Amino acid sequence: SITVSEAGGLTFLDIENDLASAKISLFGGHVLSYIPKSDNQERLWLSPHAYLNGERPIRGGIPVCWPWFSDDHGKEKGELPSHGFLRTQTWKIVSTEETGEATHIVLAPSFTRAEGFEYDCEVTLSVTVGASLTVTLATKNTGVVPFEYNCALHTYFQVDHIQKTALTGIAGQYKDKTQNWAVKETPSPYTFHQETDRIHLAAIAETYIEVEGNDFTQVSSQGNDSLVVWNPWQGAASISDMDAFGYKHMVCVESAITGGKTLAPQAEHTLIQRVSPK
Ligand code: TA6
Repeated sequence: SITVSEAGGLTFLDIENDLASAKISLFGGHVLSYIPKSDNQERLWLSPHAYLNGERPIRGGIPVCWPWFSDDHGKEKGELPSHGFLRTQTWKIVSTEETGEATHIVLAPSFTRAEGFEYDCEVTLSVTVGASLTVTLATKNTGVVPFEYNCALHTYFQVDHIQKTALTGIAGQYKDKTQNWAVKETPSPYTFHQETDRIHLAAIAETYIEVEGNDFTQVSSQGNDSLVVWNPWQGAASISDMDAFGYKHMVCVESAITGGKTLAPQAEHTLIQRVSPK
């Protein structure tokens, strides 16, 4: 079933089927919750202080970053919103389809052209809720000139405790935002002891989030050129919509294009993230 509700001026979709439940906010085209029935454990983290009134992007769940990542565009163009302008607009429902085992919802933002990105294109976000959660961000160039963009599915995963959490499946080099983008080798084991803000420079396809040595969640990525890993650590205290200890229960593992993707006229690109319980 898909139940529509309104709160704080925002519209939410509650999804329930034989294999999972989920919640989506139309503000941001934002998945807020995913609970597979195989273990009934919430996979997404949503800040208890998240703005759920349309005033700011939602802290937690799966923010959609597009057509730039972080402030990579803003630096050139002046004061433009971090992570683009899709996460602060109200999306519309394009279609829904339900079977007992899966619910498919396709959403589209209300506009794709704004200051800093003046191109003709179509964007959709397809969400499939079932044994896995699959989120597909599709961008099509409907204009007559090529354009370049970045994007990310900036997923906040819920973990019992960040100091009992490890990632596997990530190798190669990363750029460290906390050290002026110094290029470093991925650590092994991949554990968390301090602020972590990394762009792993490879199209990493399979990552596992381990909690206390056991695989808890598999994160599969397609159409990405990089994988971003973020935990603000004590810096959370200076983030208005997180509490000082909020960092203990989350880790962002983000399927992303950060190196610039050029789309020729009529070309389409999809960025996919699949979240599966293990
Ligand atoms: O994905 C990592 C990152 O870009 C960090 O550098 C950090 O700023 C975070 O995202 C959150 O960004 P936000 O605009 O949501 O506060």
